Amino acid sequence: MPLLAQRLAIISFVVTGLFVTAPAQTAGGPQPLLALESVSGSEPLRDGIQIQAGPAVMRITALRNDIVRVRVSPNSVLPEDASWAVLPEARTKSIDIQTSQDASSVGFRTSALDVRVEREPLRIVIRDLEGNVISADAVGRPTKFQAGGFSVFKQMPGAEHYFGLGDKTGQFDRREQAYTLWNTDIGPQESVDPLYKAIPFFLAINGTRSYGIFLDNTWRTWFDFGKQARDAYAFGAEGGPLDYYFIYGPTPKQVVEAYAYLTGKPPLPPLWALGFQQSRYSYTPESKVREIATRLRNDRIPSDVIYLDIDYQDRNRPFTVDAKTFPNFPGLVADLRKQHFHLVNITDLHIAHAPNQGYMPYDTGHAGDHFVKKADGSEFVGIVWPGPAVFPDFTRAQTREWWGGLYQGFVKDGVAGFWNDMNEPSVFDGPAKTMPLDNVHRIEEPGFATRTAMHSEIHNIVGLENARATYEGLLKLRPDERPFVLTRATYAGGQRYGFTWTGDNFATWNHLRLATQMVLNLGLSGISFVGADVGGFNGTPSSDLLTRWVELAAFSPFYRDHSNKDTLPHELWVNGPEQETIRRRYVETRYRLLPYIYSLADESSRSGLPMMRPIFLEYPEIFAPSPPSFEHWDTEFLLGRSLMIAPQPFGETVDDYVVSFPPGSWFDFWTGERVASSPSAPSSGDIASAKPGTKFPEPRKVHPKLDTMPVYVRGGSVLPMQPLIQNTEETPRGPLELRVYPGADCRGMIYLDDGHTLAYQHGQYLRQNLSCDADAKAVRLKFHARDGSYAPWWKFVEVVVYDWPSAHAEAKVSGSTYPLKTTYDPKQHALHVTLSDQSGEAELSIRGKTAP
Ligand code: MIG
Repeated sequence: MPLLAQRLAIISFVVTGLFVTAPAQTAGGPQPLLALESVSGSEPLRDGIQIQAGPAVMRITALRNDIVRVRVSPNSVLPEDASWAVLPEARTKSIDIQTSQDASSVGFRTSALDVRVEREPLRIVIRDLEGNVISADAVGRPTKFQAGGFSVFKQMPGAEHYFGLGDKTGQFDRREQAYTLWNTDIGPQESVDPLYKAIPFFLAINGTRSYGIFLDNTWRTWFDFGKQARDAYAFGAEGGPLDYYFIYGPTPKQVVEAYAYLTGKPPLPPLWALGFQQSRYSYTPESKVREIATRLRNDRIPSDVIYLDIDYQDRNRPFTVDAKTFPNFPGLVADLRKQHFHLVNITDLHIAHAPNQGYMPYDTGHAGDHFVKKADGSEFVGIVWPGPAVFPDFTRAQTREWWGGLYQGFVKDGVAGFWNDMNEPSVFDGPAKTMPLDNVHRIEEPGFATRTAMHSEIHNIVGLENARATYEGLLKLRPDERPFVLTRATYAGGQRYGFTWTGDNFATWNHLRLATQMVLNLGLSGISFVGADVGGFNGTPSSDLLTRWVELAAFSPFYRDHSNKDTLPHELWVNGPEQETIRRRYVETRYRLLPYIYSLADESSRSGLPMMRPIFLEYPEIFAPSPPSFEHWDTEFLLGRSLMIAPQPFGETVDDYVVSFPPGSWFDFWTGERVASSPSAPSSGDIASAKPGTKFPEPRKVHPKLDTMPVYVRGGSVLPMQPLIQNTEETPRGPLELRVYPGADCRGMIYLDDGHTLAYQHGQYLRQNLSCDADAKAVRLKFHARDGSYAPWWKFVEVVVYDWPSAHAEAKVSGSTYPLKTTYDPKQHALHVTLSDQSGEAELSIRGKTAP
């Protein structure tokens, strides 16, 4: 049928029943309840369909074959098509679809999805092309508008798991829990909600199929995964647009990547930001900072960053320095640079309300009309660290530009990075510790209608736009330097502006465990570069707790030791040399692993995948129907595809515990021993009788030892490592090490560049894929052709092949007939071969020699 005829046919098909439910006698508010109960008309679009449901209109469009956007309005006007989170390039994309309709539904198909709106009762049902329902509105629970807000209800299958939503505490899986998204300055206790970040995106996994939903609404939103209802989950907002994106997998990785397609990928950070960082509230005076720097170097704890918390400022006024305690600030920065430390300064958003005192940030901000107003039009003043303070109106492009310019002085002094704290925003004397909801912000932003907006609409994006202003300002001030910004509050898309951390945690074993699920869920929410304060912010950790924390966080993206005032210091040396030695070994391991970690950062910045990953992101089969019990999937995790970390589920206990392994083979990172292997695939005759899950290796019992964090390497990995350095500016001396752990799909990657400029965007990087295969008698390591023009620091590559049975070996590199010298480490079952750097395509082949 030609499109026009089809359109007419559909328009003329008007369903009779149209319900606008009468005002309900609920506590929800005085506004009448509008429930979308049936389709009263529909109109095909090139990229989707528009539905009429009484006075309400719903537009469903396909941005890609696997991304569908749903916008609903209680009246005939769709909400403004603008977003703080979704990139305009992605939001304006669309594809041609194939419309479809029958007596009971209207909808369309893409090459991946079948999207239908059932007419009566009105329900969106999304299937894959085989007809499996991926997501469906809940039966008997229509989408509702009420009191300025809305609620959407979806079916909740019994085996579906939910992740994401940013920095929530409690259990890893969001199922059976309910959450509020409203950026709040409160310590992340086990049961406290909401917290600092509002990321209204979740990932759902059900057996072998995954999808995600991103509710692009900056107001106070909520998600209830079956807390109220047994078989439905729900989400909604107290105001603002009903505008959400459905993202299909089927793998969880595809969902996370598609979410990054919508909201952006994290920029490649400076290499030093992946090093060890030392912070405290606060290192003051200047001599204390020098003492910490010198101690780190003298104790040979590899490290790259020192933080200045609020006390370096004059009366807590942002962008000032207290001349009494820091009499020669530029001199301090320069001296730290000589010790190869990068300095990060805190610069909170609350500008001191100090008119006519020569305080430039207030004077220029006031002159430029850059501050948030009260409902009566006067400048809003709230109490924060400086006392009375005003707040930049970050939803104005000019205000962000002005804010960015405030960094000029510190940038000139050589301060390397900046920390935006308190940007929920936190206001000590405000209602619920923030601003009045009727404060007035101004949206003056390309792509948006220019208008004023109440704080209730802007609140959740203050942190996002604060970090953005800082990030973009730094780029302008240092156009060839990668900005480093650390923010506490953010919204969806915050990954575009740098790092975040999980806020004011506590020095307890419980918080050590929480850190893992929080960082993993933030990673699934698009935020790859994140960590928790090592040792816990509040309270003083016991020596064992601090040691365990240093061990675990060595494998998390952002590695910063930080602590509160009125706690005992918790730098790595505080509990004596025995503990310090253990801790140092983990920091050293981190630095030895930097070639791997940096290549993960590169991967993250190109794919949006988090560096630190839950087991199921690589192995969704742990949720397949009737898999074997994978006991600790909420505490075990992966760093990239190759490393699995298996901390004690409860660090305070001394009991042995079970480590479960995903399918494949696994090696002990410390001993080189192969510790787990999937049973070999059943022969075809056995398949019928094979129990589901037989491809999982036997779990293994581990006895906790304080000096050992169990770390395993996936068989099928080429793990790049480097000689130990004390900071990322030091050039490693010796060969690049390539550890080969034989196994299926064997590969690895090396990424390198100058570590801090943007030259990598113009070809000055080195990226090289490696692959390998092995059988009982031979191993071949393939160097693929190198990408980019950056010259490496190594002249030689030392290949270490694990699981090698004996010293008998013959190694050759393609193009040469000379055998290479090999050595054998019988304890690690590892064969070592050193060869010159291979920048082009080459193959190293190693064969077992029969004994003479
Ligand atoms: O109200 O700047 O989360 O990391 O040390 C406390 C002082 C303000 C909260 C941050 C914390 C920081 C502290 N800040």
